[in-house]
Amino acid sequence: MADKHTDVSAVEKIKEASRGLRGSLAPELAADTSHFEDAAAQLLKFHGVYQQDDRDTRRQRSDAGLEPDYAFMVRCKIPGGVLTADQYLVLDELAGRYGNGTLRVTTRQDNQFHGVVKGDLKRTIRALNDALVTTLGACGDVQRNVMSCPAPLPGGLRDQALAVARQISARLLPRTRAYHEIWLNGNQVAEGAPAPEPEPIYGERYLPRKFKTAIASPDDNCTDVYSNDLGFVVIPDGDSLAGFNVLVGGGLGMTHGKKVTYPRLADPLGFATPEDVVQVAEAVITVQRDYGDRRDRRHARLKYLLDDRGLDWFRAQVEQRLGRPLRPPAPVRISDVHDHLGWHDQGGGRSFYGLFVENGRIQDAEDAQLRTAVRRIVEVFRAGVHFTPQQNLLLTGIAEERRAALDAMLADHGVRPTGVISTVRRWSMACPALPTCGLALAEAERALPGVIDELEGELERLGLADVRLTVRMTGCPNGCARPYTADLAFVGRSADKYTIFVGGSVLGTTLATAYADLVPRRRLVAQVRPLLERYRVERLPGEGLGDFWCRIGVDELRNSAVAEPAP
Ligand code: SRM
Ligand code: SF4
Repeated sequence: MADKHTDVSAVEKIKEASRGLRGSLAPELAADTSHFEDAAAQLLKFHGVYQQDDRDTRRQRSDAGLEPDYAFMVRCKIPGGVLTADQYLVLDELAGRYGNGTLRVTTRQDNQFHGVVKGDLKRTIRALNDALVTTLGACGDVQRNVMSCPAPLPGGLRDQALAVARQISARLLPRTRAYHEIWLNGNQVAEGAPAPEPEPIYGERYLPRKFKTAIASPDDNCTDVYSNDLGFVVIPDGDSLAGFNVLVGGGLGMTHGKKVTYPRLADPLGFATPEDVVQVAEAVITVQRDYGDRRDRRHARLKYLLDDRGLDWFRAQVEQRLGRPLRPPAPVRISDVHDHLGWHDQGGGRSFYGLFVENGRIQDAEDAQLRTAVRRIVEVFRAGVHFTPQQNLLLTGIAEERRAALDAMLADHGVRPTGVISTVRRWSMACPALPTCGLALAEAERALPGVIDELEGELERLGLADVRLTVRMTGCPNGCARPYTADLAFVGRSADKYTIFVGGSVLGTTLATAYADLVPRRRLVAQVRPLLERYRVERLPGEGLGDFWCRIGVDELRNSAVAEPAP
């Protein structure tokens, strides 16, 4: 392993002193307080828990001399997003009992509970664990949830890819028993005693930064594979898996105004057989462990290591660890992407239904009782629930002849069927942002539905309502709803102002470019209108919106576009 730096970041010191992610978590959890101190809050992330406070009331509480209204986000780590009916019912129950009454499907196929108070954390995590769902490593400087296509399509390739996702996830799970001790009532290791178990892959400082892995297929990049640190693209041989093209160095986070931070798409590294794939993942992750930047967390993702040292250097490191050269990648290109919504054949007389969940929030509202509908369907049909990387869910294993009964149950609860959702809404995503996210600069989940209402009208007027396009909004430039691979994105800049990005693609193979800055929310659609009009007139046959904008270029788009004046 590389020499320890003396000037490592504060988080590195916290990890190193934590004795296998224990730190002072256990005593602080037992203390009669509403929150954890900073160092413990950092370690908490590795256990899948984020300390947050209600941003809506932060200022008033501070003015009134009150402490922030602390609550916790608990993220379940669900490889490939696949849950059994029983597991989903436990999640639903916990959302009502300890969370804020909602489940939140994430862009990495997980579920998040928001609003869990400190005193309920242990009960929440224990109940999840009893249902064989973990939160360990859902956040923190480790391998995050491994993504894989959630659609149980016939043919078996998806199942094989899911099995690989699960193997990688299991192999890269932290070995520490701290999780067991703190949340599941294992025996406590005495304070000050060294960690009793080694971390063979991570070592005592874990990784320099979060690490993300996804599996995709050439004909379906639903996992947005190029935005991951490590990606695997399925290379089929008929209905079986010949292996994977290995991609490295994707990542989207950036900071406004800091050019040294940037989104980056992954590069092809080589080819791995299904037997090799876990070993390749381990080799890649240990190169990042040993050489990733531990001084500056803004420069610590694998993408910066790749740009600093070069792909050839990186490949040589991986090959050295494998003890053999990597075969070159197979010549395939990403050709399509699916959201898997609506009815699909699953084989064996079974079907699955892809249900649209606006911005991933499964909740009951006055007009539609979505959470109740999903729970009832899972209870009655014993449906499996698979979370998609587009923040939607698939209800799986439905007997062919019961399709109509499921449709009727959705209708009874006011849930609109996929067919009536506009194309633009169906392909849109927003991150949670305010009021839970501590890093949000502007609204996202609460603002995007209104912006989409406006866009729907505009696209309809221009005759573009059927064009498949991805529109994404985030409350800050960290990129949690993957704005930089979308056709059109609104990235939070300051309260109610956004940077508009254009020119990514539905396929997730192109990066968007900043087009306009500091645009007030109410002006977003007006600002984009001239670009839509130009697309309508000048696009080539079959050309996507982002592809068109990318071809024209933002400078030319800016020159020609005169947005309507502000009212
Ligand atoms: Fe994210 C941090 C939510 C996917 C890039 N992300 C956060 C935190 C935990 C805020 C914090 O650090 O205090 C957010 C919690 C908000 C809340 O209230 O729930 C948060 N990220 C999310 C989720 C829930 C967004 C969503 O709409 O679903 C996604 C959870 C995924 C999961 O289940 O694991 C989520 N985050 C992503 C993605 C997309 C992806 O992975 O496919 C990205 C861009 C890809 C990447 O990592 O490069 C992403 N999140 C970040 C970053 C920037 C990382 C960077 O390299 O700069 C941060 C901030 C950080 O790490 O310092 C962040
Ligand atoms: Fe928070 Fe920013 Fe991620 Fe949105 S993009 S959840 S505001 S960190």
